[in-house]
Amino acid sequence: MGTETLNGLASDRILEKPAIHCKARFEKPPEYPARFAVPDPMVPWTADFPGYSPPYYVSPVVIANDSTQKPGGWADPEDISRIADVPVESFSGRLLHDEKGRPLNPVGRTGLSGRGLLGKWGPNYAADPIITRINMATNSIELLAIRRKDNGQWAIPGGMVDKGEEVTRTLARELEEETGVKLDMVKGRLTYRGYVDDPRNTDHAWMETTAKHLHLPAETARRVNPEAGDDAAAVRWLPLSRQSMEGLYASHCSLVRKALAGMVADNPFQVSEEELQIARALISIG
Ligand code: RP5
Repeated sequence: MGTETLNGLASDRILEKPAIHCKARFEKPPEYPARFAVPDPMVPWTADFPGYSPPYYVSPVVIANDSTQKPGGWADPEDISRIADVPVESFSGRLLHDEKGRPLNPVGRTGLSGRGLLGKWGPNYAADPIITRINMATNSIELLAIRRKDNGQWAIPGGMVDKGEEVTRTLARELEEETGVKLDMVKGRLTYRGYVDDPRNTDHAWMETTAKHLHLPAETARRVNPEAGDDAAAVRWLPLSRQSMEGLYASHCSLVRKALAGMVADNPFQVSEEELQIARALISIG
């Protein structure tokens, strides 16, 4: 895993683990029970935490989509012993397992046991197409963003990788489904591959993603006409500022920062010095 190279850069070299996942401990979808409080030093599984007893939760939607019961279902069976290939590794490396054989969150405790709203035991793989353009009228960089229906936050138009699907295909498919925009994501620059600090994460199920960045030349950007698809409440070119980036869903703020940092570092999209200056200013704040 994590050996694909793009622009000569092995994805392993840019894989990062957040030291302590915050959204996975302090946020949750409304239907989840309250998370068990996990102080920073108790996050790692190696830390002794004798009183740790997180509530168990699996959404009825996950149960209803058990692929062994429902044709086309996207979830694993609730009984993990019925899965032949329980994941032993992910983009985060080799995984630990608990005494019931359930894979353990690679960053550590989240205060919630079970799968919550996530279908797979262990890593749930997504893909995030990061599309940016420059707005010379306002001297700002803008992100093609969707407003999520589940919590109203602005987000990269990402989504889950279907079984057996090439991730480049997922990037283009999700982009088109959520924004109506068709782009060839093969040309995208690999920004990140690894764990996502998502509010749905639990001790036994979590999000991991592959994010690729495409910065559109002004001419191409002008021709792009975004329209919100069924999964999005709205779509827009979101001007990037410290405030708008910090309000993005899950780890998307850090994904966008990494994308801009990559653009500034070796200018893969051959943008003007003026555009690079704007990107530099943006990544230097906060
Ligand atoms: C995030 O959830 C990923 O970064 C990706 O953007 C998203 C995928 O989940 P859905 O949008 O399909 O709910 O963790």
